[in-house]
Amino acid sequence: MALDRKTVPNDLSAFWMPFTANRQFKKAPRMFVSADGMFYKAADGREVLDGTAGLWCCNAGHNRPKIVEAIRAQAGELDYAPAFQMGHPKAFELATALRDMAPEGMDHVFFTNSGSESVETALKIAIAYHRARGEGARTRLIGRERGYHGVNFGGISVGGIVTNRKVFGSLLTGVDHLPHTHLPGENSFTKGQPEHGAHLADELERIVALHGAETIAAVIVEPMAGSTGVLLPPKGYLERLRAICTKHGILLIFDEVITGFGRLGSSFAAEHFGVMPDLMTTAKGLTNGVIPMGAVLATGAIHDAFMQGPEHMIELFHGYTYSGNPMASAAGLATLETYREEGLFARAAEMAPYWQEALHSLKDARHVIDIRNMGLIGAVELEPIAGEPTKRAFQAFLDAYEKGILIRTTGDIIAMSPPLIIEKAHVDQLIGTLRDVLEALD
Ligand code: PXG
Repeated sequence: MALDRKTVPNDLSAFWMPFTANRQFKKAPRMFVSADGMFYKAADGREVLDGTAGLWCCNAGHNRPKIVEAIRAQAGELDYAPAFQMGHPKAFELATALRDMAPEGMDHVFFTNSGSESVETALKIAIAYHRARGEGARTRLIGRERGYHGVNFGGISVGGIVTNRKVFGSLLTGVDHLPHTHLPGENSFTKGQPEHGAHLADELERIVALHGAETIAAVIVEPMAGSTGVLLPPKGYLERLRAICTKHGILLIFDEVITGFGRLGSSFAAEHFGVMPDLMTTAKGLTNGVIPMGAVLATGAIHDAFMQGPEHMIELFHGYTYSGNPMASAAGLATLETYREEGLFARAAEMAPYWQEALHSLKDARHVIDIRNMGLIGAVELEPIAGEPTKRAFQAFLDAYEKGILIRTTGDIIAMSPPLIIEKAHVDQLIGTLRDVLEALD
């Protein structure tokens, strides 16, 4: 189909695209020009079903009236207010709304502009918290293999996605990693949380014995690892991690950038799994992806440890020009209202069994070696082409786009995370089309 000249620029060279095969893209650009509800519209006029909620962020779907209106109104009322030593009402309202939605005890909110910044913020708060309490030797950070915590230096240091780390030098010192929780064979084709692997949390005891608990500030994990290709926590795993952290005075950080805001059918994974962290990082669904914003949630105990010394002194030397900016705060408030009014988290939970069965119906499709799911998240793992890892899944992504569905791939894993407004007919379209794509693949 001919591209629409009005909507496709004739020079694509200047924009160095993020996490993209730039040369491949610019030879055959895939361009979205509008979006509504569950669908994108491509520059060639085709409708593309959004199987990924943008990049796991448009949980309420696209072009939602309340959010659009809130941004329009805010732009005309208060465009920007300084974030340091000044305030504006909506940032406080949003912090309160977030606290009310979060698990009990997550009493304070620090605003950022992305998941990556939320992670850096949480790691810094963790180290500074121990220091404020007189335990300044607690500076080590423990992440996990295959973990994704954004792309800044702290995040890639605790993260465990090898391609995101290996060309960027020596990273942070004083970091160690838990083993990942993927046990193919033992847990293949599990629906929901796998049975095997709780013992992998005990590796934290080994790390504590190696370094000494008194040197460890925090453990950071995704309660459900998204970017690496959807790895669910084995039953009992998060509980054990929590218990070991508590025993040794180590803070537990849940990176909820993907799992927050209804993705699992609950407000947050912490609530879903009934395991409370000390700090939570969020972004993405906080504003439905419409305006960049992130937030770190902290317990009262952590926040209060900073509230000492002379009152005219800044308690935490950290923050961003755009922390809690008015446009993002307005978008956030309208987003949380949309989730609440439409009961979207409960809706995700209701739709989850249908989603699960549809997804697992692909078990006998070509190349499929594993399927994993929870809430409205699903992953289909493909057998890699020998000697050419990632190529098969990337081809599936390109073919899927041509056939009118948007999916994501990481390595040879296809990941899907549709908006929570998805209907059964959309699930059928998404999974039916994906089957056609897989059957036609080399
Ligand atoms: N933590 C987690 C758990 C994430 O998933 C980030 C931090 C970083 O967020 P920002 O806003 O800085 O990108 C993420 C982001 C994908 C994909 O398809 C995942 C993310 C971003 C883009 C694509 O797997 N996760």
